[in-house]
Amino acid sequence: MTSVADRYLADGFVSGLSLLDPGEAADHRAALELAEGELGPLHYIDKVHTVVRSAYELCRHDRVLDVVEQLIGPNILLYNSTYIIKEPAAAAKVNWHQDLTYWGLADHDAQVSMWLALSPATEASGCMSMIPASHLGGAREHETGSNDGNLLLLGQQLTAVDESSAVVCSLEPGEASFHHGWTVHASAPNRSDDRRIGLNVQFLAAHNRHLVDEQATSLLVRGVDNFGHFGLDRPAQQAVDHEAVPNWRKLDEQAKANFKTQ
Ligand SMILES: O=C(O)CCC(=O)C(=O)O
Repeated sequence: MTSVADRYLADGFVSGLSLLDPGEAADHRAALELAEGELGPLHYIDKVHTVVRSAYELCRHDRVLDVVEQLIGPNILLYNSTYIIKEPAAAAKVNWHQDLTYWGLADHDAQVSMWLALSPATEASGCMSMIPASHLGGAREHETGSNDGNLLLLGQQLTAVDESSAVVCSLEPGEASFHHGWTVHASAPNRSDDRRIGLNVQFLAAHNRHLVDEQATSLLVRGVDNFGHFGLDRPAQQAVDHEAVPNWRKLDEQAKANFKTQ
């Protein structure tokens, strides 16, 4: 049988990997919803593992890191985590795009994104679709400024995408997909009657670095960091770490400002 790493290398993604049992996934959803009650909306706010302990625990979960290690090697930095939440019947969607265009990272292969479902991510609820092998061609030209419900920060999108080979990546709660930053992907609006909740996490190999931002931060979650290219993030110390909130707000602003200047 083909290994996860071989599938990832060939297709630019792997999907449907079962990482949490349903009870564990439900507990993590409850922890997120408790945190939303205390902090307000958490959708698309960067570095959430610095304030929500459950997010940090998922980011350093052994079953998660066992997959990440197969994809980018043994020395793993946690770079970012965000919840991506589509409310039922909302118009929000994600247009076809590649992630790496705006990230400013030096080594494009020394990173991977995980999308871990905390509620059903189905075609009806607006799960992601991926174009196999689209990472192999590297960067494509994006347009910015789409205002048709596209959730992406700059309204960025690819327009000429051949969708005929797209793979719908449905996930049960506790299942995850992993994708390369050049893999072309998108997701439709949530037409189900439940929230569609994913924890989206970016991992880097320790040698990677940010090309512009010398203040960029990360957190070693496995192996060793012999490079020290990043400042250090502090993981959430409690279920909801109120003391960490001011710094978290700054980190989110910094990440969004970096994104815009790429
Ligand atoms: O959550 C979604 O629907 C899209 C997420 C996405 O584009 C990503 O994880 O890179």
